[in-house]
Amino acid sequence: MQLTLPRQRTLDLARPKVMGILNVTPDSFSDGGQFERLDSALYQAEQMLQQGAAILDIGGESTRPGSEPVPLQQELDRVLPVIEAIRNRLDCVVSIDTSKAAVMSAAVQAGADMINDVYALRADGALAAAAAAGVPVCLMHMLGEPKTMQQQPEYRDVTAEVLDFMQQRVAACLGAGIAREQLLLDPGFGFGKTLAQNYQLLQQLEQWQAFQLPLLVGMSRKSMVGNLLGLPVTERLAGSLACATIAAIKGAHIIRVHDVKATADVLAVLDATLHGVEE
Ligand code: 7PM
Repeated sequence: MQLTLPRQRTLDLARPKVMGILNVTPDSFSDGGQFERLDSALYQAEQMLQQGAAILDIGGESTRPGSEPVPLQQELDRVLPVIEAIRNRLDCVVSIDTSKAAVMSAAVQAGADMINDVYALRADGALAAAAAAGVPVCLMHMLGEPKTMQQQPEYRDVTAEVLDFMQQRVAACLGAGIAREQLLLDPGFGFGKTLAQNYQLLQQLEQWQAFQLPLLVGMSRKSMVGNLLGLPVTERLAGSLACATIAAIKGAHIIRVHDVKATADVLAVLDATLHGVEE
């Protein structure tokens, strides 16, 4: 499996790839203003690429569970300079993590290679913006809205219902003129799922192979690790690595993580086991 990217590039997904999370937020840096924020983002980006990330996911943080939406101009001001700086200085795949049509268009114009949308292009104008942008799009499942999604999620069968949602979103994308080859799918761990539902989704991850589309997963430091183990966010690395390993074994193509080096190591051991090591 491979993704076709802008500027005659491709991303080979025959072996699982690491997507590094690059948060560009006011609180991710003390209070340095534009320059310091850019500097810190570029440093983080360089580190993650050295550590083995193939993709950097750049988000203005509009999508946290329980969070308020970020105003459009603020999101643009946060992400566009970072995308441009990375594009000009580093050789990597840049993903824009947004649900807003205007951010998708501007980010791709600024050099983003793909769109990561936790709202699966359900926002106003997002289908059309993604179609016009012509880049790969990751469709993530979320039950409800970021503000309300952790209130009593209920499913008859979580995997079946999430797969059904995906079928509908894929159809909507095709209807909007997005090529099937441009789509990636993501179960949306933690987005409107209980602890038990998250682990059922992980257990049944093989079922996603029926789509024959690239599968992206994000479990890094999430409460499905923290609540299971009773650990704060700073102590969730081992559990997150277990999730990454299991997902890769069950067919995930892209693993979205905070801890790039540790995840790349785990995937290298898995790769040596599955495909052997040259003597
Ligand atoms: C607080 C809670 C902060 C949760 C951040 C988060 C995913 C994503 C996120 C995912 C894709 C996080 C999440 N999660 N995009 N964006 N898949 N495609 O842990 O699972 O980063 S936000």
